[in-house]
Amino acid sequence: MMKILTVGGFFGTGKTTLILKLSKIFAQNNHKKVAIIVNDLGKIGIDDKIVKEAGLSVRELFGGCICCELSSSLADTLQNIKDRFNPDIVILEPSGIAKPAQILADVQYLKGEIIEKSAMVILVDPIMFNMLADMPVIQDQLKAAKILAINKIDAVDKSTLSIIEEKLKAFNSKAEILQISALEGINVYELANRLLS
Ligand SMILES: Nc1nc2c(ncn2[C@@H]2O[C@H](COP(=O)(O)OP(=O)(O)OP(=O)(O)O)[C@@H](O)[C@H]2O)c(=O)[nH]1
Ligand SMILES: [Mg+2]
Repeated sequence: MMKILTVGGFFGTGKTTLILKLSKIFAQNNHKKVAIIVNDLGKIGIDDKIVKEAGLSVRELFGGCICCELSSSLADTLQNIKDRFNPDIVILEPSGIAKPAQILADVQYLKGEIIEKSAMVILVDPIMFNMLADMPVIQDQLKAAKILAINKIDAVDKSTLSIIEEKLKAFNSKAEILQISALEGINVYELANRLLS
């Protein structure tokens, strides 16, 4: 049985950067075998060197937006990964405009078959947030999240962060809100533990 973790958020919020950091933590600290499913050919891609350093077994799949595929196709992908690598954890990076409700429905469908547990974090870019907050796709993501992570806190001041945190609470008062920097590794351990708990 595999755990499936989804790292969502709009384009450029830092999903790939975070996924690489999380994978490293899971592999090195928790001794987990990690597979990553990336929805598209990202600008960053998966850096071979980081992957090797972390001792990961990574399968990149560039099969288009997972949210746009049928559940059975996500199921096939996961079954394939299981057969080939049998990872403990699969991390999904959906497209920046993926609907969390659709991803959750796909994952829910597989629960108990090959998926033991699932968790999702939605990333927010504090630099872009004010400009993009009116977009329905972003509002959908924010409202569906149980865990919201304001990323890139290394690049903005504290007062901006608290304003954004207040706005996020207004969108979704139930979500747990973390402040992280995927780039500098701030609060990434805390998020990793939270996702596995
Ligand atoms: N300052 C800062 N920059 C970051 C942080 N995390 C990611 N970035 C930068 O943000 C840009 C986008 O990061 P990605 O990890 O590619 O974001 P993404 O969400 O995977 O992007 P798409 O797949 O294109 O939607 C890159 O230039 C990263 O270096 C962070 O914590 N702080
Ligand atoms: Mg990416």
